[in-house]
Amino acid sequence: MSNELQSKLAQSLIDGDPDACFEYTKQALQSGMEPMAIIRDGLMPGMNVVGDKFSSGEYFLPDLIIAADGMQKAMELLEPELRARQQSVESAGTVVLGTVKGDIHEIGKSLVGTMLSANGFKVIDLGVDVPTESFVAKVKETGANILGLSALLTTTMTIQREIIEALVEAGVRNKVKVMVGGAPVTRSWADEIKADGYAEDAMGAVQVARQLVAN
Ligand code: B1M
Repeated sequence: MSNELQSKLAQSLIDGDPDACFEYTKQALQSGMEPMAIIRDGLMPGMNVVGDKFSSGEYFLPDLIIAADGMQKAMELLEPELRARQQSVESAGTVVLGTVKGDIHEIGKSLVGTMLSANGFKVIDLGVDVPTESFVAKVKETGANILGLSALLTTTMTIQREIIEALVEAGVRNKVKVMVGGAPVTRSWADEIKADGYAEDAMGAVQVARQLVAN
């Protein structure tokens, strides 16, 4: 992607200008840029600056909300393009996906869902702030191959452990593979809570999901 457009995309999120973000995303697509590169090299760096400014006290909650609005507007353009580029014929498996209880961060979870469905997985997206018992019930009901748990807060990543324990209690832990992710989540956390897989980003989630279904 051109450096200029890349910076403009990031800056539109930092400036809290969702319309400009939508417009630059459109321009980037029209100029032939790959949707995943637009996310990785333009939008994510902008979101990270917004997050850092929030941490340092320079930005406040409304700044996060407006940046998320910009990113979601961009995703409206990017999601159909992502799906169109990776069409699989055979079903790769079923994934129940959601952001855990107490956590309303949606964008990363939805991007993971888009990439999984673009790669042939049937994705049942339960949304955000999903109660533990809803995850367990959906796994039982659908017989899903994978349960994908997103958490963006250090205070909610512990719910991933709670959900794995609830699967054990419900007697279905050995019937479903659990994949965890989200900004504060690490491989060592995934190991500690006995998750089956961990992915750092949406493309990684596709690779891990493929491995989990194969094993
Ligand atoms: Co909030 N927030 N937020 N926020 N927010 C963070 C996460 C934070 C790091 C910002 C900061 O302080 N630097 C911080 C968390 C600190 C911590 O716990 N370590 C934070 C905080 C503190 C909060 C509140 C508590 C603020 C407050 O109220 N005082 C509050 C909590 C609300 C709640 O959930 N209960 C809050 C609220 C919000 C908004 C609602 C305003 C908004 C979200 C809107 C929405 O989603 N509709 C928001 C936003 C936008 C952010 C930041 C700026 C951006 C998140 C994002 O969308 N990134 C974020 C800072 C940051 O991440 N740099 C921040 C883009 C997205 C594509 O990336 O979500 O990381 P990400 O997803 C990636 C990977 O993580 C991974 O793949 C994705 C794609 O590559 N991944 C998975 C995600 N899930 C996965 C699952 C997998 C595998 C991979 O397998 C299943």
